[in-house]
Amino acid sequence: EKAVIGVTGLAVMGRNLARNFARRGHTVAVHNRTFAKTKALVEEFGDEGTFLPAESAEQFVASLERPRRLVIMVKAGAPTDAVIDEFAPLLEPGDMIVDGGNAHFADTRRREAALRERGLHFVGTGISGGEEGALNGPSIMPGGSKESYAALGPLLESIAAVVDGTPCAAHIGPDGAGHFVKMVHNGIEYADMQLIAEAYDLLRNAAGLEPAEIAEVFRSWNTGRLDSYLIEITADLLAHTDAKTGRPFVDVILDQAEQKGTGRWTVQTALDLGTPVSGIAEAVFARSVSGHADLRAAGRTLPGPGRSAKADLSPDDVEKALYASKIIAYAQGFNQIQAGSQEYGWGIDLGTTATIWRGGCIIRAKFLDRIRAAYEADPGTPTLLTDDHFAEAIGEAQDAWRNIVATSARLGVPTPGFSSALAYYDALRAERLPAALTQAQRDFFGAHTYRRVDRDGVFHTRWEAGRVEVES
Ligand code: NBP
Repeated sequence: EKAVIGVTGLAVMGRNLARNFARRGHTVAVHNRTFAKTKALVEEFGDEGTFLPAESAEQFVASLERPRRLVIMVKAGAPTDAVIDEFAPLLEPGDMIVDGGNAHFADTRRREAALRERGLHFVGTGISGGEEGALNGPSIMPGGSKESYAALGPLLESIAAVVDGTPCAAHIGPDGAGHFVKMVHNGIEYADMQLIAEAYDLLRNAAGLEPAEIAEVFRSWNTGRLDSYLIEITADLLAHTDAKTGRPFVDVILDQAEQKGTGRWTVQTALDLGTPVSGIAEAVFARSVSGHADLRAAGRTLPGPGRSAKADLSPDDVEKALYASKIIAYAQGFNQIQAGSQEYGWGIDLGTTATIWRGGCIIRAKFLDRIRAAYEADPGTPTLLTDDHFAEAIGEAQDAWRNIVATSARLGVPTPGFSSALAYYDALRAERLPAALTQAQRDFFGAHTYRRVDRDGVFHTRWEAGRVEVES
């Protein structure tokens, strides 16, 4: 008997993914650099389906039916290259290597091009949902060729989460498209988490609620338009009490958020593409600020309102600010996908992207169905903000949103996510931006030229020579 698919790299993700394939009735070959993990998997979970354990790379490859489908689930970076170098020589034209790790899309593009030369399909695939998702149904974002998706798609769709009868897996586009979309997914996840944290901070430190009370607020939000995995776990976390001290769990955790790098990649890539993703950037920077113990120790004595200052903030208003800011963050993230798709010629369908994020992944939410509908109604829209539903929601939320941002500034509660989202919104609304002055300064000190509102052409004023305007 041969396996329809194989998984190499059996740490938490690979192991659960292999079990997911097996549980869906697929015979799955399993392999790990250290054989003990392969053995342990089969011993513990062998009764869940048909596993073909392989001790060597050669044995692993030999146990796969052709064309071979080989999924790599190892640490991103050099380990992934090492595993590709190990397996590629053992494969034959038409075989597929699927990288399910969190690779940078540029690495995926490089690997795909190199393997294509050898007649192999390389399918860089975003997988979201953590270990639980890998086991019970993740959101799967495969890149690579159309041919490879024809051979892989049904298998991936069979193990993915399902929402309204639709699997949360779809072909994203060629080469690095899948990993690019996964990267932006993670960037949006950063933004979403930051906005939730700000809502909590306001309810705690401006409205003066206790964590258990805030848990109830989040629980009620989770029955409405904010219904999502992240809101749900936030309510759980805030309701949790530390067993050792009896204090709210959130109060015994060191307030320094770490990051593994996909948020940073999203922002670095957005800077290269020239796409404003201020919500994601602020979230990455907020984690960075939190981790700078030295800066924060130095800053603690700076003057400002004390934490005893309180405001009459209603949870409803915070919900509105959160919802409006969330729309902005997602609109920016989808614009980044649009920009990446244009830059690399991927032809990514934004509605499909929203569709496969509705389940399985960390940002899964009802909300994504709205985004799917918005792109279905107008696939070419320059921004989600002008979609009827979103425009109306923000219109209705904005008095509360402005009030929340003003209150947070007055009380000294930092809300970089809420505030930058509002600034972005107002920048898009503006008839005229002060960028005119910025461009004038650039012309003054660097002769960088400018265009005029009343005439075509490119101009420069000779600031040192009689301020004469010339056409350049
Ligand atoms: P890790 O990222 O911790 O990687 C451990 C695996 O890589 C082990 O199987 C290990 O083999 C193997 N490995 C390493 Br390290 N170097 C190797 C090499 N040179 N040659 C062969 N194998 C090597 O595992 P994970 O947390 O399961 O994540 C797997 C991938 O999935 C990563 O890219 C991760 O970013 C991504 N991902 C993780 C999550 C999550 O929630 N954890 C979610 C989504 C995506 P060994 O047993 O012999 O040491």
